[in-house]
Amino acid sequence: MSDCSKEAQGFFITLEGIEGAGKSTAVPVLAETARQLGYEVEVTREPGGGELGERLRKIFLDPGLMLDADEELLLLYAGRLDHIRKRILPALVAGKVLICDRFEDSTFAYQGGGRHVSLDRIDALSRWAGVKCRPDLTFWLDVSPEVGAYRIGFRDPDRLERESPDFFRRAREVFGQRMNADPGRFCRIDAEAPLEEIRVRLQVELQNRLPGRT
Ligand code: T5A
Repeated sequence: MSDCSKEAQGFFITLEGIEGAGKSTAVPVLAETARQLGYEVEVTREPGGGELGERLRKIFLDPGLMLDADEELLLLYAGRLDHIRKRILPALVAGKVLICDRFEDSTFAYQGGGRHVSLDRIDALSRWAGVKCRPDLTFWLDVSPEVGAYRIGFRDPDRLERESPDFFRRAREVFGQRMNADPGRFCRIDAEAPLEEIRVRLQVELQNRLPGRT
C-alpha cells in the first residue's frame, strides 16, 4: 500500500532506468496487464504528468538552455508537487493502479549520480517539499549506456541525452544503490534481453505483485 495518504487504496508503480532502457515500451504492457486483471489504470510520467510539470518538462529538456543541478532540482520538485497533488494522489485515493514513467529515483540517479549533487541534499529537498509518495513497486530496466544510446541514437537528442556515457554510468550506479537499499520495492529487469522476454517478465512480475482483488 502506498503511503501517499491514509486514504490511498491504489497501487503506485514506477519505471526507472537510463535513456533507451525501454520504459516507454514497457508502460503499455504493464497497463494492459493490470487492466486485464480488473484494475482501473492511469498512466503518467515525470518530468510532467500535471499541467505545471508538462510545461516545465519543455524547459527541462530544451537543449538550448543551460541549467545547473540546483536549477534542475527546483524545476523537478515544483512539477512533482503539482503532479502528486493533482494526479498521483487523486488516482491512488480512487483505488487505481497508477503507472509513472520515471519518478523520484530518477532525481537521485541523474541529479545525484549524474550531476554529483549529494544524495543527502536531494533527500533533504524531498523532505522539505513534503514528498511522502513512495512507489509500491519500481521496475528498474537496467541497460548499459552503450546499448541505451544505440537505441535512441537516431533521434534529435534533448538536453539530458547530450550527456556523456560517464554521466549515465553514474546514474545507473545510483539506481543500483537504491535497489540494494530497498530491495522489496524494486524489480530489476535485464533490459538488454529480447523485447518478448521482457514483456513476459513484466507480466509475470506484475501479476505476482499486485494485491488481490476482493
Ligand atoms: N530526468 C527525469 C532527470 O534528470 N531527473 C528526474 O528527476 C526525472 C524524473 C526525461 C529526461 O529527464 C531526466 C531523465 C531523462 O533524461 P524522457 O524523454 O522521458 O526524458 O526520457 P526517457 O525516459 O529516458 O525516454 P527514452 O525514450 O529515452 O527511453 P525509454 O522510454 O526507456 O526507451 P523506449 O521505450 O523509448 O525505447 C527506446 C528504443 O529502444 C527500443 C524501442 O523500440 C525504442 O526504439 N527498445 C528495444 N530494442 C531492442 N530490445 C529491447 N529490449 C528494447 N526495448 C526498447
